[in-house]
Amino acid sequence: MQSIISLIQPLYTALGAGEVNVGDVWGLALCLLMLLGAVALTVDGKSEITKVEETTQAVSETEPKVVESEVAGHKIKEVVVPRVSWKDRLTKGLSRSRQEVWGKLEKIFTGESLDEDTLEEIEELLYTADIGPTTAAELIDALREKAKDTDFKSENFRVFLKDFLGKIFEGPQASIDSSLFSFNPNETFKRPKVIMVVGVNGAGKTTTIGKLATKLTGQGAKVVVGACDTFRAAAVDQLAVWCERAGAEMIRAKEGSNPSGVGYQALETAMNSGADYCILDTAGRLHTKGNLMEELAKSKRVLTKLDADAPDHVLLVIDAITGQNALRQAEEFHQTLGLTGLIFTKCDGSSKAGAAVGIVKKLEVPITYIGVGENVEDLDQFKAEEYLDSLLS
Ligand SMILES: Nc1nc2c(ncn2[C@@H]2O[C@H](COP(=O)(O)OP(=O)(O)OP(=O)(O)O)[C@@H](O)[C@H]2O)c(=O)[nH]1
Ligand SMILES: [Mg+2]
Repeated sequence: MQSIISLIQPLYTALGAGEVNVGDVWGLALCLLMLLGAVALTVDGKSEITKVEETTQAVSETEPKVVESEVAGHKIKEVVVPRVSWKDRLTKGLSRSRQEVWGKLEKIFTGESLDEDTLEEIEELLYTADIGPTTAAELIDALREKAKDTDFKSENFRVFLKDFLGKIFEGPQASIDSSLFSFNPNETFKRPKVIMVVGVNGAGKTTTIGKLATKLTGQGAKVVVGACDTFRAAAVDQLAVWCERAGAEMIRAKEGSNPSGVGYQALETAMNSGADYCILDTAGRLHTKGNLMEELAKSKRVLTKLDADAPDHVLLVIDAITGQNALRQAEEFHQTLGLTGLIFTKCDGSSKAGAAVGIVKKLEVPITYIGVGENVEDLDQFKAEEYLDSLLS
C-alpha cells in the first residue's frame, strides 16, 4: 500500500491536493475499475451492432463475404456484401437463357457472309427459343434480306437481332401507366389504383404482389391488398407475411368464402381509407377451366359497382419456364379478362426467354415487370432495351 501511495503522491503534490491516504487509494482503485467496465461494455456493444448488421445484410443481399477486423484489441467478424444493381441481377438471372439459346445464335454466324445453311441453322435454334414459329419465320426473312447487303457481317448480327426484337416491344411498351412503377407522394391520385393479379397455379402471383407492395409502400404509398385466394388458408398466410413486411393492410375473408366479395371489400376499404393502391391477389387457375375463368371475370365485374374504372390493371403473371404454352395461357386470360399487362417471373430459371417476344407480338399487351429471384430486389420494371442487352450481350 505504501508503495502505491508514494507512486500517487507526486501527482497529488502537483495538483496541490495535500497528503495521499489509504481511503484515496481505494477510491481511485474503484474509479479505475468502473472505467475498465465501461470500456469493456462499449467494445461488446460494438460487436453486437456488427452482428445485427450482418443479419440484415445477409438476408437482403447475395454472395456475402466474411471480413475479419480488430476493434480495441477484439477480433470482429463482419459480413460485407456488395450491393448488386438491378442490371447485374437481370444479367445474372438471364445467364442460362443467354448460354443455352441466345448466345449460341452469334456463334453460328461467324463467317463473312450468311449462306442458306447458316440461315437454316439459325432458324432451327430460333424454334427452340420459344419465340413462336411466325416470329421465327419473320426474323429469318428479314435476316435473308439483310444478308443481300455485302456490308452485313457477323459483327452486325447482334445489332440486327436487338433491332428486330426491340421493334416488337416498341408499340405495346409505350402504353404503360407509369404509376404502376413509381409513386410520387406529391401527386396523390383521386382514387386508389386497382391492380388485379391473375395467373395459373404457382406462377408467382403472391410473391410478385409482396414485392410490388413493398416497392410502393417504400415510396410512401398507402397500399391495401385483397387476399382473394380464399381456397387455401396457406395462401392467405403467405400473403399476410409479405403484407406485414411491406406495411400494407391486408383484407382477408373466411376460408372458402366468395373471392369476388373479398375483392369488393378490399376496394371499399382502400377507397374509404384514402389508399393509393389496391392490389388483388387471386387464386391460381388453369386457363382451360372455363368455370374458374368465369369466376375471375365476375371478380373483375364486381369492382365496377364501387368504381366504374376499376380495375386499372389486370396483370397476368407468367412463369417464364412455361415456354410455348405461355402463349395459350395469355390468349385465354386476355380473352376472359382483357389483360393490360404481363409479368414474367422466374426468368432466373432455365427459360428460353423467347415466349415474352411471341406473346407481346401476338396480343400487343406490354410486359410490366420481370422477376429474377425470390427476394424483393429481384423484381423490377421491364425495359425492353435492358432486357435484350442482357439476353444478347
Ligand atoms: N426463382 C424464382 N422463384 C420465384 C420467382 N417468383 C416467385 N417464385 C417462387 O415460385 C413459387 C410460387 O410462388 P407463389 O407466389 O406462391 O405463386 P402463386 O402464383 O401465388 O401460386 P398459387 O397461389 O398457388 O397459384 C414460390 O416458391 C416463389 O418463391 C422468381 O422470379 N424467381
Ligand atoms: Mg398465390
